[in-house]
Amino acid sequence: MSKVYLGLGSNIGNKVDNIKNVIDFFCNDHRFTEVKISSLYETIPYGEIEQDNFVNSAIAFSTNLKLEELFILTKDLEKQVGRIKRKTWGPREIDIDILLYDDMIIKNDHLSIPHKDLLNRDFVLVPLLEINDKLVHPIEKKKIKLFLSKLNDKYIIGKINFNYSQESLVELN
Ligand code: PH2
Ligand code: MG
Ligand code: MG
Repeated sequence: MSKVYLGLGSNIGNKVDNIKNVIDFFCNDHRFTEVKISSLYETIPYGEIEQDNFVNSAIAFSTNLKLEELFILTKDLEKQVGRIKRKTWGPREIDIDILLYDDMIIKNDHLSIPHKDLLNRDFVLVPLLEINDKLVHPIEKKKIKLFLSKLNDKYIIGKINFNYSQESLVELN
């Protein structure tokens, strides 16, 4: 079994529903176990493009899927949740990014694991650490939580009210 952490983001349509659809998918598919979810956060858009605020969160699970299989699945799921091809960095119905896949380090044309911006943004780090604050960055070989205090820019505005109950969900400590 591999341990996987995904970052989720949405800033078009019903953002909370878009995120919820992704959570529902992983909670209800038997290829994924020990599913954990973070809180949902409202965040200011990062980058040059002027766009609506995002909702960001993270999800973790165990799976036997290989990285490539999981990558294809996340791209299909983005489409299923309603993602339409738009500008890079532009608004999106749903963005599903693989942040960590065990301690794997890989960089090719379509994948960079750990995610290349993992350590640079509070809207990725805060939900990720909420699920597991003991995580170690496979390249930096340091606890990921050490990087949060080094960030200068804050994108998180606050938590969103979101009560999600699912039998297959593992409670966070
Ligand atoms: N994703 C982007 C660009 N900018 N800003 C926030 N707040 N959250 C995101 O998920 C995000 C972004 C491209 O992936
Ligand atoms: Mg992204
Ligand atoms: Mg993406």
